[in-house]
Amino acid sequence: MSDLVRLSFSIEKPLYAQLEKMVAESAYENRSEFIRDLIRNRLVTEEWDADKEVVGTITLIYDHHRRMLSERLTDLQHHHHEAILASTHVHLDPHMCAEVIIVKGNAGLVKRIADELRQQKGVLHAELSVGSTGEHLV
Ligand code: NI
Repeated sequence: MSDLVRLSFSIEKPLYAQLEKMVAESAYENRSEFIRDLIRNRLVTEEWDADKEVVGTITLIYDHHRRMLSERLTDLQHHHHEAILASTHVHLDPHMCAEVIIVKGNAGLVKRIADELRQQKGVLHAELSVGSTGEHLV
């Protein structure tokens, strides 16, 4: 773990009240943990905005009876094989599938892969979660 630095800063009372409310309503044990994660979230946002190397997860919900859809989704992942780290497929019911794909690459590429998967006919939902390689978060 990095050396800790103790700091103090001033904020307006209403903002302080909001902070205390957010910490109280969260699962965080203290204010420091909460603020650390706020900063990390901002850093991850900046990584994505600056097209840095990131990690994302794409969750797809689709009907596997849709003609050729499973094949098209697999083809797309093979096309981007250098960025696809892993995928897991779950059969939700006799028709519906959930697939979670872990992707690593520049943010623009990860977004493009998510868009290409999302645009396939028969994909009912596609959600990209933005993550980080962790390089800048320690
Ligand atoms: Ni399935």
